[in-house]
Amino acid sequence: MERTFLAIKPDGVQRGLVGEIIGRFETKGFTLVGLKFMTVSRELAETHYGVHRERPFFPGLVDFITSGPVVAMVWEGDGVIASARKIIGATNPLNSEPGTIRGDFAVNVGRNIIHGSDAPETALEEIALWFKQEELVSWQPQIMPWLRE
Ligand code: IDP
Ligand code: MG
Repeated sequence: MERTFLAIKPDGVQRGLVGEIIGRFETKGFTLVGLKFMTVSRELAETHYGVHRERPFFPGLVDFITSGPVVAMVWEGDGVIASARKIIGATNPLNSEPGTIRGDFAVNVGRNIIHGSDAPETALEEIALWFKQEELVSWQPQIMPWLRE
């Protein structure tokens, strides 16, 4: 079953949006399989955002992600990687559609509330980077017959 890595960034936590954000993926019908509340080390932040290392916003991004607690999560479901990106919305919240998380709650690209893996390869890499295998819980929600035929 497909899995993706999502993280509520320090701004989402500070603004009291944890329950609202988790609720959106929960009520959509995806399955939570990993969850932890944590402070991010510089090493983890730099590895996670390594693809952006040469970009001018990289130092500020690492400072921001390490500035307060984050909620790291793994969610499971058919098509969850692409669907979660849609639920999250465009990178710049001013371009994110209303109804998306960034579209509803953010106004600035440097404070866009939530991260989501962008492809199957990055999802695998990010899940392995943020979670140990034993921290992930495989389970079958009893409502599954009401979610998929
Ligand atoms: P994504 O989070 O939608 O996948 P990416 O392009 O992968 O967007 O960028 C990673 C993160 O870097 C963004 O979510 C945002 O927090 C930050 N970021 C991207 N572009 C800028 C920028 O131009 N200024 C400040 N921060 C940026
Ligand atoms: Mg990205």
